[in-house]
Amino acid sequence: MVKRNKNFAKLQAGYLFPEINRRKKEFMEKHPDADLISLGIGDTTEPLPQVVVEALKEVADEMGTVEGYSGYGDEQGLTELRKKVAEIFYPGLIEADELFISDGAKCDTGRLQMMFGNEMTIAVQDPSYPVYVDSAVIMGQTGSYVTEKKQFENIVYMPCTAENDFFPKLKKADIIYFCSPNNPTGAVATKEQLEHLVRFAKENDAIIVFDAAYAEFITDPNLPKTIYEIEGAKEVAIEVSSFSKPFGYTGVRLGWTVVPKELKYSDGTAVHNDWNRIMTTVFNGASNIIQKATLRSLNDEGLGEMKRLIAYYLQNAKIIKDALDKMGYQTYGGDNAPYIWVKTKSDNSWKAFNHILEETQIVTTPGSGFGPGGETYVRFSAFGHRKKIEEAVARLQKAVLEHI
Ligand code: PGU
Repeated sequence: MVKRNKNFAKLQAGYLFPEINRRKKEFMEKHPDADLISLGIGDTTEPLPQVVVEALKEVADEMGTVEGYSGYGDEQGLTELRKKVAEIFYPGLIEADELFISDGAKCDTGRLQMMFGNEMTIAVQDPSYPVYVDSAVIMGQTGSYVTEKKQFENIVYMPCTAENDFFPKLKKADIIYFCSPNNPTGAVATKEQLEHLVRFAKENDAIIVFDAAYAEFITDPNLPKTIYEIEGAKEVAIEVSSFSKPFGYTGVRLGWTVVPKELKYSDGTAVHNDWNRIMTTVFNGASNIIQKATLRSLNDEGLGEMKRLIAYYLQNAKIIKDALDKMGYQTYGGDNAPYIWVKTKSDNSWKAFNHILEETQIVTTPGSGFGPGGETYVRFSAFGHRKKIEEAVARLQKAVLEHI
């Protein structure tokens, strides 16, 4: 029999969100009449913008003709779409050929780990989006799980707490993962904080992987939406981003990664070169139908729709946050981010998760799913239909949540 990749045995549980689903199902089996409201996984709920729907129909029709049909495209993405995305989201900051179109930020995060290999050390914000740590474990970058610390050996954890305003004391590692607006804390780094991050990476020969999946939720004009607003960032940072949240593409799948040409490894090789090798080797380009339809939708109407969707989810966030604040909870995030990070009285976030589920039939995400730093928190997602959000808030206000 074939020997299993030994790194899988180091993982402590299944991936966080399927694990939550499993518990949700278990709860439904016990309470078949329960009317669950999911504020757990950050998954969009509002329909695709009409401009995208129309463009998709058009492109599908064209694909049914000899002239309009196309097969494999460039692995790096449609040239015109690369130009458009660069122009809209990085005006004057990057070149179009530094931007690679993909099937989403999560998939690119996995492929980045493949590019880095298993000899890198990574640093993560604690708490953080679990994909960075889990993919590092699977790649073999880590040692074992240390139960007392609830940490993996060989991963550098940078605590993000209310006391440090969720901006960590930076620590040395080859690769520093940094997410802003942050999942799960909802914190958004200021320009000064990102300048500090870029300086630190330069001084310590590190590469930053900047996850900007929630950049469009930033409405405060003083907050940076991309790491490339920071001078010198092109020499030290990769940025991953996505249409998932701003355009409702979580199931459609389209994202991108920027790898600036200035970014080099110690032997002088451009990281861009290796990323291109990865994308051409294990990726065959994002769906041509969605790439073409998106290109046609990135006009005034489409960008207006994007703003409308973001404003809708931000209003949801405000409703949840205001209600929890009034109930006396310490809440963070939710202003320029779709997540509200809530401090609980419980010392075990799965217990808090269960308690909320039992008492209100609301599914949240336990903070410990994002790392040991999340143990006393739960995350509320602001993705949901307004009626459901209002209903959730009403339930929370009525419930007796004495343990959290
Ligand atoms: N990056 C961050 C920081 C995210 O929070 C998410 C989604 C992604 C990337 C994924 O982007 P795609 O472009 O759609 O691949 N986080 C959600 C969904 C859970 C998941 O496993 O991705 C969440 O609830 O945290």
